[in-house]
Amino acid sequence: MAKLNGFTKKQILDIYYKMSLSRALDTKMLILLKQGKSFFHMGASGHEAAQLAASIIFKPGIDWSYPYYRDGAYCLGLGMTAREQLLSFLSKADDPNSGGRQMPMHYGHKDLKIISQSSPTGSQFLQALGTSFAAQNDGKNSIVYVSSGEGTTSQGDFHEALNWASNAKAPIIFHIQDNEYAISTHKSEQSADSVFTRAAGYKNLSRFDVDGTDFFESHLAFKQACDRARKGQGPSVVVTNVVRLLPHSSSDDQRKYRSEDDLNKDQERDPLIVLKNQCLESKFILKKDFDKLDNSAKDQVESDVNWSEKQPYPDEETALDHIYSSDPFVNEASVKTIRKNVVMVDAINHALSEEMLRNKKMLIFGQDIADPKGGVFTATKGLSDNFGMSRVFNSPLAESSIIGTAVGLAVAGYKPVVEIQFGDYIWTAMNQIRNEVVTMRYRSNNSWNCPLIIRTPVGGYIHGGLCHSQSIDGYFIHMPGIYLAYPSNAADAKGLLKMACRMNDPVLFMEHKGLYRQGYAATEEPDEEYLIPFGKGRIVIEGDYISVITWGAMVQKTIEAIKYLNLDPGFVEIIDLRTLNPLDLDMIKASIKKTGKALIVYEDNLTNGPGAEISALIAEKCFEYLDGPIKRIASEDSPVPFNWFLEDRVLPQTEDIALGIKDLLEY
Ligand SMILES: Cc1ncc(C[n+]2csc(CCOP(=O)(O)OP(=O)(O)O)c2C)c(N)n1
Ligand SMILES: [Mg+2]
Repeated sequence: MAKLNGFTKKQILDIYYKMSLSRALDTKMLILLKQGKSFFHMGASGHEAAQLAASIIFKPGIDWSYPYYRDGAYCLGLGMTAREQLLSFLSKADDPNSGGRQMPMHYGHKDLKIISQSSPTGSQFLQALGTSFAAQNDGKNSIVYVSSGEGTTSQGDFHEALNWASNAKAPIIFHIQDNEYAISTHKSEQSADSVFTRAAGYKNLSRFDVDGTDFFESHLAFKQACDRARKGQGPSVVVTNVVRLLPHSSSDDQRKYRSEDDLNKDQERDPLIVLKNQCLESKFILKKDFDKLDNSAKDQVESDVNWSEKQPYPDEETALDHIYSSDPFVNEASVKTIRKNVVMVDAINHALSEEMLRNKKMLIFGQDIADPKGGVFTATKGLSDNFGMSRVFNSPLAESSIIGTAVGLAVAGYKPVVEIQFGDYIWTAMNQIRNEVVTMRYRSNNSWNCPLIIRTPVGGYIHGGLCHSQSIDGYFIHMPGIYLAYPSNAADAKGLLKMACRMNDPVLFMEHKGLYRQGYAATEEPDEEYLIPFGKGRIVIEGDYISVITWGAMVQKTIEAIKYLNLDPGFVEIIDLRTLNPLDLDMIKASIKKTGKALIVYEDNLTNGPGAEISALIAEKCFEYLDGPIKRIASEDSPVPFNWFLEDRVLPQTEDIALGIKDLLEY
């Protein structure tokens, strides 16, 4: 059978049809937008050849994809329908991308293994890398596609991903679609050299630089890149040089920053025309065949729009669905003791070990966590020796890499339990957490979830200075979509961590480093069945006249404050919340109903710390029970200094808590 560059006439017509369909969708969507039927559009026009060339290499439903917002034609090529794209554009309930929760062009499709995409440019790279680790582990020879524009390669995550991918020989293809502009910024302002050149120097990484308006040339590069990846030879970067025929988005007007000449030159490189000309010149396909396809693409879009417009919008009542899984919380198990005494860090280690045995999909990684060191606090000691370096391994020194890859593993069915070496360094991963981890389930309308655990040592009193003493709970209590645990002793740490390992939602597990080896935080060790449900506080001491609501290292400090005041037993009730999300509001209410007074003691700094929210809740829900002002004892609004006298002054001390209790008791 006659072929052009290895393609039959039927194959080329099929590809051209999808290019034309993508173009027709762009055109029609912009009309619908003007009619007020949607509010945002980002087009693939000019990128179609490169995207189709990539899409036909990847196996739908087997390989994984992280397409960016301009990848409409890629998604069509992979098997997403025009109707599905229109449902997203019109924000309809049955949109498989996000059920109308995200702006249009944020692709996601469970059956096609397109992972739900969020909006930050570049956060997809590390997630795709994590999924490529899952693909390696699964051993099914699947590979991963991830794409972005050239501007996005300025993001650190891109370089972190290249670094780890090349070291791990990961089966991943980075498709960089270079249309020379990132909104209005030309690539000459973006970086000193091309993406292709900047990606040089990584072992195992192949690079391709092709004319992305030429379907055949682009296809050849993707074929080679994918062959390598499937053979386990490593990742590739494919740079396709394309044209942006539309403004950046429907909110942009590129005539304001590009000359007419520049825009006209782009039109001359229109990939649909390029493909047509290649076929016409060789007389492989006739013009009328292409015209027929253009017309039927337009007809299809018209009829799909008619159908899509009739589909329902999401029910308002569903607006709060899928922030978390709907799994019920388990009841607290009774304690069977297996050891007389265990310190908190060892209890954590044992919880991890037991859960690794139980769940073969659980993986542990982070900085320096593998043996022989086993973590800077030895929380993971012995685990890589026991479970092997494929399940317990050191990550590069890059927090965004840790969380990003954990996302990619979690969506692919793994249970990553990762360590951020100090809570103070979680900030470099904050975009991954805030915009990716906590929204995955919600933004995909429950199609994808991301049940990873982030363990991290937090807190002060160890002369750790500004960047080894921070409390981070105040930031995270504000964030929907992630559960928060903060144990005060060994048994709770074990029960809560084991519970977290079995939950279907992301968990931030805060471990006070000052408690790791403290005698007072050591307990009897509960057995492997011990699980503590989230959202259940613990009454540490019962009392009738004041409720102290606290957690973490402040539990012991409050016990000491009671001793310091020489108070009789039965005066002060201490509630250890154990988890900050969910909060055990029932326990707080019941206690305040009895005592009439509430003191919240926390280590994070005062302003907008967790105590602010808890105070507000008490004011709202317990106002009638109160017999005094709601009081907070917390750190000063200051960094935590290294000098131990200064440190004492900034962090809450026994005397401060004692004074707070006394003041409120006497009120
Ligand atoms: C982290 C982040 N910063 C800024 C933006 C706003 N933004 C969206 S797309 C874009 C330009 C991206 O350009 P490029 O990577 O070249 O892709 P193109 O749109 O040209 O295909 C910017 C600045 C964003 N979405 N995320
Ligand atoms: Mg660009």
